[in-house]
Amino acid sequence: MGISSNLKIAEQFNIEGNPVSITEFGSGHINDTYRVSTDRAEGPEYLLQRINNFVFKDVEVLMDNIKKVTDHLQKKMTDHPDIDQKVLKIIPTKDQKLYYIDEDDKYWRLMILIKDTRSYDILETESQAEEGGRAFGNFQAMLADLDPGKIDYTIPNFCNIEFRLRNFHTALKNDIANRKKDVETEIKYILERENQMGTILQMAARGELPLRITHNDTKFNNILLDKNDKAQCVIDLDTVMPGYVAYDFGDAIRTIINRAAEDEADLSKIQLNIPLFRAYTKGYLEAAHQFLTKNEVSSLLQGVLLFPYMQSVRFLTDYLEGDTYYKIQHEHHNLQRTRAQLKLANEVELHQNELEEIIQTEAAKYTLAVDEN
Ligand code: ADP
Ligand code: GN1
Ligand code: MG
Repeated sequence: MGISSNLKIAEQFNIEGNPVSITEFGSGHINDTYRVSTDRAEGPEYLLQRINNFVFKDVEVLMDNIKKVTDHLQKKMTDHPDIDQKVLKIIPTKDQKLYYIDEDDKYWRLMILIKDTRSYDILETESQAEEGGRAFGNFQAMLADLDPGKIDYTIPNFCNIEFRLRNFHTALKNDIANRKKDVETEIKYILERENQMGTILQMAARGELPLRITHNDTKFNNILLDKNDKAQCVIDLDTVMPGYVAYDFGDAIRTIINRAAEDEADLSKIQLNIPLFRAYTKGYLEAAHQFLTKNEVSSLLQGVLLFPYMQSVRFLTDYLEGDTYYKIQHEHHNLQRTRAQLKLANEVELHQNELEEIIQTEAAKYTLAVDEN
C-alpha cells in the first residue's frame, strides 16, 4: 500500500476540510512523518505521524505528557497573537482521543503544520545558533514551574549513561548480529572512557542539580525557524521528561558545534565550529539565566562531553543488536554514525578548556541563583 492510503488515517482526526494530498516529511530517526494538505486553500496543513511504539512503549502516557506540556506552554503564551506558530497543537480524533490505532495496530497522531518554517540538520549561521539557544532556554524557562512529578518518563533512564552503558555491555555479550569482531576500535574507545562519564549523575546524587522538566532530544532539527531565521517553535516533545539542564545543553551542542553531519563518513570533516558554540551558549544563557543555578552552569560542559559519547554508545549498541531502534538508510549506517560521533566526542574532549572558558565568559554577564547545597 502506498502512502496515499494514509489519507484515510488523516480523516479519522478532527481536521478542517478533507485531506487531499500527502507527502513524506522531515528527517527524524524515530517516527514516520507526513505532510497533509486539505481541499481548503485557506485552512491549515497538517502533520501526520506514525508513532514508533517500539520506542515509546506506552503511547497513552506519551500523548498525555505532550498534552500537559503543550497546555502549559499555551497558558504561558495566551497573549501571543500567533500561538499556533509557537506551540505544537495536537488535533484529537473525531472521538476526542489524542491518537488513533489503525487496523494494523499502528499508532497515529496529527498536529497542525507550523507554516513557513524549516528545520536544519546542519546550521549555517551564528544567528541561527543564538536563536536556537534562546528557544531551548525559553522552553525550559516556561516549564520551570511545571511540577516534574506531573510528567511521566516516556522512556525511563533515557539520558542515563550508566543505563546506556549497561545496555552496551549486554549487546557486546550477546553479539547477536555477529558484528563485534568488526568494531574493536570503537569498543575500545568507549570502554576506555566509561568511568569518566558519570559526572552529571554524581553531581545529581550529591543534590547539586535540580531535577527540571527538560526536552531531552534537543538536536537542532527539533527547532523550527522562520524565513528570517527566527525560532518559532520547539518540536518533537516525545521525550519531554524530568531531567537535568546539562543534558539539553549537551545534546544541542552535539549538533550545533559539528561542522559536518551527524553521520558524516569523512571523519576529517568533523571539526568544531567554535563561533556557533559561543552563539548558542550566549542565546541559551540569555534566556535561562533567570532560573539557572551556579552548579547547573558548571555542569553544562559535562553535558557537552557526555552527549557525543552517549550517542556513540547508543548507535553502536543498535549496530551490535542488528539495527532495531534507529531508522537506517544503509547496512552500516549505525556504524558510520558511531564513528562520526566518536570523532566528535574526541574533538570536544581536546577542546574542553576553551569551551568551558566561553561558558564562563557568557555566564559572567548574569547574577545566577545561589545553590541550596
Ligand atoms: P522524529 O521524532 O522522527 O524526529 P519529529 O517530531 O521531530 O519526529 O518530526 C520530524 C520532522 O518533521 C522535524 O524535524 C520537522 O522538520 C518536521 N516537523 C515536525 N513537527 C512539525 C510541525 N508541527 N510543523 C512543521 N514541521 C514539523
Ligand atoms: C533520535 O527523533 P529524533 O530523530 O529527533 C533519538 C534521540 C537521538 C537522535 C540522534 C526518542 O531523535 O535521542 O539523540 O535520534 N530519539 C529517541 O540523532 O531515541
Ligand atoms: Mg525530531
